[in-house]
Amino acid sequence: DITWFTESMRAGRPVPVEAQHRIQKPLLQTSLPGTSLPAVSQYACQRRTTLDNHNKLLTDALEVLAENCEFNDSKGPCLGFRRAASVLKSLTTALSCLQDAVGLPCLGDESKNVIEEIFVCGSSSRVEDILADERYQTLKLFTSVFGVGPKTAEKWYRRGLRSLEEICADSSIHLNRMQEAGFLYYEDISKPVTVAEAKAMDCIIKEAASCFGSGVTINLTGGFRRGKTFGHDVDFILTVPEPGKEDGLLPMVIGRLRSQGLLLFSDFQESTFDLNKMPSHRFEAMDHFQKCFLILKLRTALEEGKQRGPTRRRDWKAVRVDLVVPPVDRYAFCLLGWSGSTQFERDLRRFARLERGMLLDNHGLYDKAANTFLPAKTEEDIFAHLGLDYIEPWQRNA
Ligand code: DCT
Ligand code: MG
Repeated sequence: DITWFTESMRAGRPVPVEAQHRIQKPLLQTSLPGTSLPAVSQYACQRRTTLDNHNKLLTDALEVLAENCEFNDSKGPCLGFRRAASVLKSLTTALSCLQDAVGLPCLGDESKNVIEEIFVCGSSSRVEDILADERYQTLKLFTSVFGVGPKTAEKWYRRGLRSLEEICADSSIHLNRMQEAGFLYYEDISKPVTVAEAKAMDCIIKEAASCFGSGVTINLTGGFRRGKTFGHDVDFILTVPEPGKEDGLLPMVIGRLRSQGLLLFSDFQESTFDLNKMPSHRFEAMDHFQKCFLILKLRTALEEGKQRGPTRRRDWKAVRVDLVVPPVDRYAFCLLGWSGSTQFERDLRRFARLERGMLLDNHGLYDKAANTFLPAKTEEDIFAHLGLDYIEPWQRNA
């Protein structure tokens, strides 16, 4: 009974052994036929993918194709190209011809054609055509605005709009609060966030959260946790030692940032988390924890020489920050989910479902056969439940 189980878990009561997960061995790693090279798994969660991409020319091309499919709402082909790119990112050497790709999983005919053309001609005509395509360029520009997704971008494109200036000048367009902020701070938030800026933001969030008491833990997650040196935002997970006591944390942090004059935009979402409801298992579905999407002022040194005209004479930069607050007993699942990469998370969930009969999301891990949620204090616990070797965050750049 799920309700009883989750209540036991919340109350910290021991869970009977028979309700716990049966130990499972990782999938057998075989060798590529005729070689001593280990076979590459079709699942990103069974590959170690660092930021050291030896096949960037190929993966960039495949990702343009994936992005174009996304704009055309072709989910299947989009995933196909993303999976192909992800497999190539995990390789420790550069492919030099299509033959080198023999035996690699997730490379469909379309991906292979693109790879071959790049080897033969130096570039892919299909990719070049997309990059030169007005619709692709416009949708890419529009979706680069905070709060604008492919649907809205498409709507604006169909109305004949082609530039951000045209959108701002069109009085018939209604922007929501998030998009308004997206346009207002576009120049700043379209620039990548650096590690130094992420660290400075870490100090600001720690200071703001310290008022809540000494027990608050704050951890950097997202791309920076995976070792990326640039990001489009800074992601943090906050929690408190006792489940249920985290309720007032974010409103207090937001209030503190506001009183410090650092809050440029805030979209606060109250928790709708309830483990007793079966998880939805749609990856795209956001988790139900209390969270906020912010734009904060980050004070910068005013570098006279680098200012571009009088309008840039300010001593701060607008930076996108996401904060999420799970109850502490859900912390490991939330950390694993928010650490990404998106492709790594997709494959963890797919692996759990198809290879283990389990359902994984940012809230928990559910064993269908045992009809229970499995407890975890750390990410290592979750990998162990899944019978997977532990993959470090910096190896999850799939
Ligand atoms: N994520 C998730 N559910 C989604 C989308 C993302 O759980 N619907 C996870 C995967 C990555 C993580 O949240 C943070 O998201 P981003 O900030 O978009 O990704 P990132 O890897 O941090 O990329 P960037 O460096 O550009 O910020
Ligand atoms: Mg991020």
